[in-house]
Amino acid sequence: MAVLPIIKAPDPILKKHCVPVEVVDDEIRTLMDDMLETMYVAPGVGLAAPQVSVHKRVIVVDTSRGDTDRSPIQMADPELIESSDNLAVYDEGCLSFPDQYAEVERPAKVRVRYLDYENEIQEIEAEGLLSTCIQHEMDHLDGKLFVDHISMLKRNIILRKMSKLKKTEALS
Ligand code: GNR
Ligand code: NI
Repeated sequence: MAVLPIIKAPDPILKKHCVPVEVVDDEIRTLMDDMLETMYVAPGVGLAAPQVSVHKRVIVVDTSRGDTDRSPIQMADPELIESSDNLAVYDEGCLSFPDQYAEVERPAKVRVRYLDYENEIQEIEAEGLLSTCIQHEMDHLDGKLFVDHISMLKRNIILRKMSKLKKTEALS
């Protein structure tokens, strides 16, 4: 297992679309394990492969937030098969945007089909933080970021802060 470096915005790596995995083999399982470890160390409640520079359709989530009873979900090729008409607002953050938060509105409930760690087809129905988190991670696979859901004004404020952060980091 390995902790991988997380790409911070702005970076073209985060804007690229990811390719389907098709089969969860040992290579994908290693990626899933490394992503989960990276997410726990960060710490975060989700992580998408492009955030660790891998352009494959793989995401991991764990919204339990407990050290004792972890409930990791590792997904390859997640597909949205149903989403509720009613929406929910969540104050979202992203490991690629440290210390930046914004309210994002998304479908409250989703049903998602994916390939699990054993390469079996699974379906999950999610609501609350888990629903938000899965949708946030699936967006990453298409180069979409949480700031793409908010007003241009709020987006520009956050993007400017991130650019400044990168410049000061480059100097040190
Ligand atoms: O750790 C994370 N927290 C979070 C909080 C609210 C909504 C979404 C998230 S996902 C984020 C981790 C991350 O950047 N995943 O891509
Ligand atoms: Ni994110």
